[in-house]
This record gives sequence, C-alpha cells and structure tokens, in this order.
Amino acid sequence: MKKIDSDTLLTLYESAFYVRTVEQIIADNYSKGLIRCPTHLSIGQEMVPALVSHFNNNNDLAVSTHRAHGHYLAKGGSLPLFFDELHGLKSGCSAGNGGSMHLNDKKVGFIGSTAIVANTIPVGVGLAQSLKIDGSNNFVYIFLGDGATEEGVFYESLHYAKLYSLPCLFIIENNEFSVYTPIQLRHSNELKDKVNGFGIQYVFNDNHNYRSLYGDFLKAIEYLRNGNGPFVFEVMTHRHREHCGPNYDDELGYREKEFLDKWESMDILDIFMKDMLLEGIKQVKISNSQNKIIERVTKAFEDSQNLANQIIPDPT
Ligand SMILES: Cc1ncc(C[n+]2csc(CCOP(=O)(O)OP(=O)(O)O)c2C)c(N)n1
Repeated sequence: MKKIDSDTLLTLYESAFYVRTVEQIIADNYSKGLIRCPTHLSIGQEMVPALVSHFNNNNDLAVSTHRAHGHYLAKGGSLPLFFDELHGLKSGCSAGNGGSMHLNDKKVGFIGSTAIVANTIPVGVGLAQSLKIDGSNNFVYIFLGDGATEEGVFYESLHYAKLYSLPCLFIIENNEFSVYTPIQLRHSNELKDKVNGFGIQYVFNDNHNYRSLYGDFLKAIEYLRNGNGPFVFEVMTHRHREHCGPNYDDELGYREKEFLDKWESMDILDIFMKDMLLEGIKQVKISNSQNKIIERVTKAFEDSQNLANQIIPDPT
C-alpha cells in the first residue's frame, strides 16, 4: 500500500473539503431561485476530484458529464466563473449559456461537460488522438458514471483508444445508480470483464480505500505518460443527495436504509479527518484550512448572488 505523508493527506482532504463546501453552499441556497439550471451534486463523490486536483497538470485535458462540478474544480476551473455560470450570468465560464451541466475552462484543460450521457466520451478520445499526433506526453481524463457504460459509444471509444494506443484515462465513478435504477438490474456482467475484452488496463477501487486509490492513480498516470495507451479506472462511490437537485430523496425507497447507512459511515471527509488526527495533524491546523476554504467559497458565491440579484428579468 502506498504510504501517504501527512502533507499529502491534508492536501487531499482540503481538495475534497473544497468541493464539498462549494456544493453545500449551492444546496443551501438553491431554493432562493437565483440558480435555475438543473444541478447534479456530487456530495459524497469527492475522492476522485481530490486525486485529480492533487496530480493536476493544466496541459492534461478533461471532459465530463452532467455531474461535473468536482471535476471542473479539481482541474483548477475558476470558482467565480463557475458560480457565475450557475447563476446564468454572462461572466460565467460558458457565458451563462450552459449552466451546471455545461462547464468549460480551456485555460486549465477542462474542455467541457455535457448533459447527454456518454457523449463526451468520444470527444475525449479525439482529444487524446490530437495529443498523440502532437507528440505530447499529456493525457485526457474522461469522466463518466456507471450509467454511461451502457451506451454503445463507450465500447466504440474503448476499441478506438486501444487500437490507436491513445492516452485516455477513463474514470468511472460507480455510484451504483442510474437515476433510480440499481446496477444489478442494468449490467449482466462485471465492467472489468468487458474492459479486459479490449485488452485495456483496468483497476478497481473503493472510494474510502484512498491509499490504494492513490497508488493506483500514480501508476495509471505514469502508464499514460509513458505512451502505453488507455487505462480504465473504476471507483466505487456514493452520491448522498437526489439524482438532480439539492435535496435528499431517500423517502422514495429506491436505496435501502442499510445501503445509505453503510455509505454514511464511510463518508470520505470523515475518514480523512480520522486519519489526519491519527497521523498527528493538529486540529487547529485542519480548522484553519477549513475556515480559509469556507471564506473563499462564501465570498465567491455571495459575489455571484449579488450580481444575479442586480439583473432584473426582462418582462417581455
Ligand atoms: C443519452 C441519454 N440518455 C438518458 C439520459 C437521462 N439521464 C440523465 S442522467 C442519467 C443517469 C446517468 O447515470 P450515470 O452515468 O451513472 O451518472 P450519475 O448520474 O450516477 O452520476 C440518465 C439516464 C440522458 N441525459 N442522456
């Protein structure tokens, strides 16, 4: 198991806490009506963003899905532009035309997220081909959910990426549900078997097993930078909130109480906190980090809300 030193542990925690804080403020304020776009929160799924942020290189590219906030922020996407986008402001990262699901920040290699399940996957493969043609040792993060692995284009993309040995890091955040439908009713066999059928490298990890995740992530990046072709990285994770929106929808009963309790007890922020204290990181240091993040996020959010408040809707 890869040893993670205490500085790295704190950095991973800070990145995860940052994404959680951003999404929490969105959830807390969504009902005010200033954010009107459909918004898919990834509260509970901060582990992958924490890793991506830790290893971020602006020359690596990324494409993502409807649940893209964490990926955008992890790639270093601008927080003010992000909040402005959610508020539909012209100053947003997609000029206010995209909303939560359509984020771009080319400066940091975040080429885009879209709402059509799986449709950024082949775009990512095309970007990887262009990197390869340019002789670059950068790669493309292709973020997707387990639901997207049911689309034919995912398999066409795996095939093409393998055939041309393209630098694609497919990261599948498996939260076990496609809206309300559990994976057991959607998949006949393991993803691993399907990926192996293409002769592509594959690793699986649980969200909370972050030491193993960290080590595998390092290996995957090295593999890609050395020009060895595509890599599939599946992470078992959990979204705490409803599929789309700021609320909980546990009353619908599509996820058993035991399932929800199990994931509640494995919340990644709690696990990091416990381990940081065990490693001897002082509570005061952690609190200082938290406060700085909260302050930064709150300021950026309030700025966007104030700007949105000044815009009087056109009565026509
Ligand atoms: C091509 C297409 N089919 C269906 C939908 C409706 N839809 C939106 S999100 C979603 C579930 C996707 O599940 P997954 O890929 O696992 O991502 P998650 O929402 O769990 O993050 C579906 C079916 C869509 N947007 N696009």
